[in-house]
Amino acid sequence: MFRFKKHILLIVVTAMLLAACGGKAPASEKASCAPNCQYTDMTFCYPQLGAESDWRTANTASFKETAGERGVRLIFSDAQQKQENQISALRSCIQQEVDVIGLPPVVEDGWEAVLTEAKNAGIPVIIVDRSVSASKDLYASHIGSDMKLEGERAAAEFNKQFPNGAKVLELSGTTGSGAAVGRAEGFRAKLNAKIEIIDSQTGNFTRAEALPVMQAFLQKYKPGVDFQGIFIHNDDMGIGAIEALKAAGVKPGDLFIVSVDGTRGGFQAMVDGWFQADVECNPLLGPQVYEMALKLMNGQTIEREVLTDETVYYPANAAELLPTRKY
Ligand code: GZL
Repeated sequence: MFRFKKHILLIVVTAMLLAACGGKAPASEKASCAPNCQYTDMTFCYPQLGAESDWRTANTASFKETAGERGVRLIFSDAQQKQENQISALRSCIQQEVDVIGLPPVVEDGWEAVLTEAKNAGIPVIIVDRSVSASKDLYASHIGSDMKLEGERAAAEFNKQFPNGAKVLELSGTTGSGAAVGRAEGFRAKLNAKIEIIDSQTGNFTRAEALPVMQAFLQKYKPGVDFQGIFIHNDDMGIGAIEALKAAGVKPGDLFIVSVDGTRGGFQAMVDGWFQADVECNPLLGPQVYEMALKLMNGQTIEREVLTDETVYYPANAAELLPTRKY
């Protein structure tokens, strides 16, 4: 946006000078498209954090498919859940002078320097999905789920199930990520005081890492005796945990399990009786983010904070809804 105004001023002054000498102002793709930029004028940078879960796969597909449909030139990369890889991908996009950056931050902290570089280069940044702790003046907007509310919704399910108290385990997401921080905070804020979280470990949002964590839990705690429920921060870790539970002889319904995301895998786990609720977290953000990016290119203002509207899914209609799920 800042670059566009500078270019427009430069073009006007150049045009005035050249007009005085009778020449044509040099064409400038950026300035000439505002305020009528189209998606086909857009180069959009999306340094995706990884491919750790079905949710992430669906989020990536949303950005790639929508870019293809609308003619956006998408610069995509996969950081394999490493912040340093996201930061170097961002710097590469800044050097390529992209029009807009969408950043799905793997963790909340450590973005000030690279966001300042993007701002100084006149490239607006939209924070996508998880949040950042950096100052709001370093990015144009944030769009994503209310992670704290997701945690509160999970707690409400445990409060309904265990009005007289219980002991529960927590399998949390990536340490330091806005999703794990928010879900844990909301869960604790809303949980009935009689329900005790006896242990919490991270499974980094992946099936592979959740399996050994659940196995270790089962070495320490007797299911149904030492704990009656598990709050799991995403469906992929839930599927990993189910593998360990099955191997330990636990049956569907023996434990009260609430997960997050609402992926097909989570719906199947509800159909099979393993999950008693699945808190929705919508990954299909591509269309909205590109709309926001086009407005920025055209010098229009956008909402500083856009929270996706979500719900909670239950086993009662999981089988009926499963075939309709987009992710
Ligand atoms: C939440 C998103 C989380 C999902 C996980 O918005 O960042 O990351 O809940 C994904 O499935 O890995």
